[in-house]
Amino acid sequence: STNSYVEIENYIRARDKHMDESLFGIAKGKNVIVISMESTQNFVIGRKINGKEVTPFLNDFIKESYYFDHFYHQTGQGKTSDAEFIIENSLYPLDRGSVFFTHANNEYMATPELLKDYGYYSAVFHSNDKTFWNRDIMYPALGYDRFFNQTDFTGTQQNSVGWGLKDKDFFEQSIRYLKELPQPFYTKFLTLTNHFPFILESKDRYIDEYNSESDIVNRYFPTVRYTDEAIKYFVQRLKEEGLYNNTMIVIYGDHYGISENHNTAMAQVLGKEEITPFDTLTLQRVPLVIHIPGQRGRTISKVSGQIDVKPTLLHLLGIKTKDHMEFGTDLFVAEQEAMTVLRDGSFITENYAYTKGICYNKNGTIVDRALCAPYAEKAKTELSLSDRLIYGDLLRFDAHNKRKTGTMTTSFQ
Ligand code: GP9
Ligand code: MN
Repeated sequence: STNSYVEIENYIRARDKHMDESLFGIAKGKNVIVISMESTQNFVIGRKINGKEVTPFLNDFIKESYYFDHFYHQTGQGKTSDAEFIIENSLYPLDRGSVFFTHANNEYMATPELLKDYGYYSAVFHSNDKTFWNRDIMYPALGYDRFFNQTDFTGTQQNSVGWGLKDKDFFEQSIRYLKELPQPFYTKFLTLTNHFPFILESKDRYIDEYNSESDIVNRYFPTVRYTDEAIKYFVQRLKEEGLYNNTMIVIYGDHYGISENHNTAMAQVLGKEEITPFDTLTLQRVPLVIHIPGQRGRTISKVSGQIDVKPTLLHLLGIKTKDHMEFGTDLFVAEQEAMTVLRDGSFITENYAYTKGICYNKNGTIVDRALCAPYAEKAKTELSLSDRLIYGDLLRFDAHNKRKTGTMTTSFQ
């Protein structure tokens, strides 16, 4: 009801919402390319396996980008689709199921929708069937103008693996569409090759498999390495097409790739005796890289999550977010009490971490649960307010949505 909406609005408005004035608008009017890296966890960044870098391209690219090394995925059962949802709405995904399936008819005020007012054209590129995760229905609700899906690409046995094109072929075939789009554009590219169970022909392997008791972990590194190479190729093509200098590139890992079933192998990879719940929590970090042409590189270690991407991007594009109904905060603003809540109720603050009922200090030492209690309360509140917004379709009461006129596309052909 409207009452619920007002209550949640008051909660959100009561929080201090800051932005870094010096960065506000530094990417104003630029194209945006967001790349979702399938199943890519942050521990691969800078890591060598058998003496070889797993992500040589990203390791270099990070040096000229903003790189967030304490950035967590916050996905639930909706996996890739949850990550997409969080990144573009700054809301939490649902406690169960995929919000892409269960609430595709809601009103939202997602990034592509908001950017329409600033003359942006928006498109998603993904070489899987358009109905997967209900994307053909959800994308119009997020404001997308176009979804380049499986039917827009040419898939053969040679150029495909798993659900779609290999990432390199995917980027290669996408470029011709991308360069024809109206500018400025906001686009999202969903990679796929590094998907469980990480199958890759030997001719596509730039590094050897790892050697542990888990074939999944062993195969993970060559497929991550392959996606790294595919993104390198894409960036090269953007340069050749003259798009690079006018485009902000945002790269994020969607969710974990290696589950807790592979803890023994992961302990070997990380050189640890065992993987504790604290380690598992830390393994939920995924990379976030923001590249704006001409900027100096900087690594930012603030505790953060996917929910923070939307306000951050909008601020970089010179768009204020003060009135937005969202739970994230600008990644560039140093906060005393930064806190990131994962969908299962685990959370990380600058000083503490809480998971599976255990309270840790930031070094991973178990401490008195009372130290985590105040944050646990806040974590619960955040998740439940976000759930209420979605279950009640309350964003229909948002001023921006009430203003909206005209007809909306309800599904893509
Ligand atoms: C499928 C791709 C991968 O289209 O998004 O799905 P996932 O299993 O990671 O959610
Ligand atoms: Mn995924």
